[in-house]
Amino acid sequence: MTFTKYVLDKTNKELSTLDNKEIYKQLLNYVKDEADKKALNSDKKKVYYISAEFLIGKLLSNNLINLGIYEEIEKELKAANKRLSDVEEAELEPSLGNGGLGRLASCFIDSISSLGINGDGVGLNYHCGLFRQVFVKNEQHAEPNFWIEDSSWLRDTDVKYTVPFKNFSLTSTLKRIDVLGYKKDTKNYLNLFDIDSIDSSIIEKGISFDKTDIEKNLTLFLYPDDSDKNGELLRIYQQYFMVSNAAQLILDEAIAKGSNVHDLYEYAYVQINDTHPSMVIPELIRLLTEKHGIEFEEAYTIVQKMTGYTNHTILAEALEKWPLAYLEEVVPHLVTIIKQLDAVIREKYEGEDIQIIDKDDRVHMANMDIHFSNSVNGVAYLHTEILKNSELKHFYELYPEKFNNKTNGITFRRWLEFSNRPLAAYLKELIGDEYLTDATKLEKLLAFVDSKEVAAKLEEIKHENKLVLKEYLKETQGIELDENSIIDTQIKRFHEYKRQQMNALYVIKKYLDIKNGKLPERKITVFFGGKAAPAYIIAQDIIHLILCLSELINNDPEVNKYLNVFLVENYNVSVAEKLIPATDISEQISLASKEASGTGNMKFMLNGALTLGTLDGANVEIDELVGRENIYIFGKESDEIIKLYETAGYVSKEYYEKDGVKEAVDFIVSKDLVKLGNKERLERLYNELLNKDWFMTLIDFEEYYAKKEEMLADYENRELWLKKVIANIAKAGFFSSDRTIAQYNEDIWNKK
Ligand code: GPV
Repeated sequence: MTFTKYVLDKTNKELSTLDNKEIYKQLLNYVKDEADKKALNSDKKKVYYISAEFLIGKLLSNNLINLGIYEEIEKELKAANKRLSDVEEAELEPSLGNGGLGRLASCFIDSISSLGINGDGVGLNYHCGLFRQVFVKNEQHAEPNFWIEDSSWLRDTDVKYTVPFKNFSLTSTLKRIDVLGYKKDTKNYLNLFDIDSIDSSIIEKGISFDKTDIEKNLTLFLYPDDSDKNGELLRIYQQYFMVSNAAQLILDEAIAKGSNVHDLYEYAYVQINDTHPSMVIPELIRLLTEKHGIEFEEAYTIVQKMTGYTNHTILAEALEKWPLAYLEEVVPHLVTIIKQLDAVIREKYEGEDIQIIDKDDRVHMANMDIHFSNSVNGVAYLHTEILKNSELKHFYELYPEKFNNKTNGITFRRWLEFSNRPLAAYLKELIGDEYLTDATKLEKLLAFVDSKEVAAKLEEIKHENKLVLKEYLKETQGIELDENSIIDTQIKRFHEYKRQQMNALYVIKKYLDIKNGKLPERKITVFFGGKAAPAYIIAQDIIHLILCLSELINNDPEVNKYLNVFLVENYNVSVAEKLIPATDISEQISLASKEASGTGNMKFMLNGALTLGTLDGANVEIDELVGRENIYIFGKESDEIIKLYETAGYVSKEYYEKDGVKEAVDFIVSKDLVKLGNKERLERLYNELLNKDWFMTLIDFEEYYAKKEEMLADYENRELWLKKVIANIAKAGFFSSDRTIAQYNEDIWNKK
């Protein structure tokens, strides 16, 4: 049935008489009805991708694309004088993730379904999810972000489990979202556990609330502020709730399919997405021993055969270590198991750094994962090498066979087919649409590297995307974009290691250049986008600096003809979908060794932006694929940085004096800037850079500045630039999450 007819049947109204919100609701139901016709994947073994985050983004258009009806719906709406892009605006974006890790999980479930693999996501249904970011007086404020409406993609089920805590237990409810594969007859689920007693009236100012009232707050927010003890305890409650539900679901489904539990590993594989779901290991062991009468040793052997751990960072502060005493307060029944596991390892191996419980009685979640799973993977080549050779060296020596690399990927359905329709359409014209299911087919584009016609068309598409972005930013943020400027974008969470502050120093230097009469050939628009954790003070200070610079520069008539700086408010998946296709320069400037992979870098490359980056994370692989002539690499390499950390050899003051960065750094506390902002914040940031600078902003600044100048000059050589653009798009196929998932499936989930 056509959608037009469907609407008439259901509402007795003509499509043309409905408003966008009503059309959205009708489309939602229409898609759900289509989804009901799909069978669930049903292979004997099922994958459970457990993750505290699924940054799924809006689902309407993604589902229309995967159902293969996007164009048809677009046409029907047009005939009724409606625009699908307006209807898209009526959907609220779910905010069940922070950044890369959550977005990766979402690309993965799309690919799992698109490859027809039997595999579900398992996580939590946060009612507010990640906070909404608002700027007041050039500072970030956090507001609750409710995304669940009466009609949404969530479907109720009657699955319920009892989850035991020390002093009480909770009954869960399970909500499901269909995960449709691209043009597949089968589907999977994203399983999101919740409780019925959540009460958002406990939210006070901003996003603060009583952290001790677990029955009311358990799934209220994603990653509540854990800078105090109650925050940490709440996170333990959340994590245990997530994995206890997951473990019960896994056992139920396996038993329903005929498992006798001794063979559970033939029915299920659990991928642990960083350490947030690590307690699934002792929880499965607990259920196997206590509920199913299996001996302890057999239980952990079963679990070991059916779990894999993915590491997403080498930053020590992000590797979870829970105090035993905290676990004791929340889940004493799990502590018993963890202590037994610790004893098994202590008996076998000496060496303090590989033990599960350390001398200070803290539980190293990653260590438990590594001992009691059969796979440990990093998320990019360089990252995995660093895990093997330094971070997890002792584990690698113990279990070389467990270690493997799975370079991250992105789904091309969302990050090209949907978000860059003009480019996708043109590619189909040139090389066909095979690249949507076999991304390596993009290499066919290489035949056009020297084509003037293709270059001109790509330039036109970029311009078209800039106009779309201009309209969007004007409507949603009141930003005036000059579509003829070069767009230079850094969008990601705010963190010192990602070095937004280095980009800000570049902006300062450019501003001073312009003030001194050194004018750029063409106007540059610098975009930043990202949120800072509410407890991360320096990251908030960096946001403050950028907002002050933005105010100063955009209002200076001498400068704003040549330079604009914007920090978009409340950066999220939907904003990324607009910014990426319009961008020329992709900023991937983390301190080498610190960015595990990055996935934004892949999205930009696919959309025809050139990378300005360090040899970090997946940038290393982009560099190798496109060749050094098609990428702009600068900065110290990871070996050198790792050595500097080992020898405490970095002294920021030396760079401040030596490289002429002084001028830019000093400007942070200049009168011009301080009068627009908060003196305390700017001074704190200035002192941090001068006296500590743990993530070595100043070490690469000079090279960064020079490389960006080279890039801007190259941009003026349009022929040369567009050749590079074509080479980048052509080589992006490797970064399809279909490739990544095929590798997980072959090497980990179904390893022979
Ligand atoms: I650990 N990552 C994240 O977004 N959140 C986390 O809590 C942790 C890691 C990111 C890494 O920083 C990125 O380099 C990586 O691309 C991404 O995870 C997906 O692997």
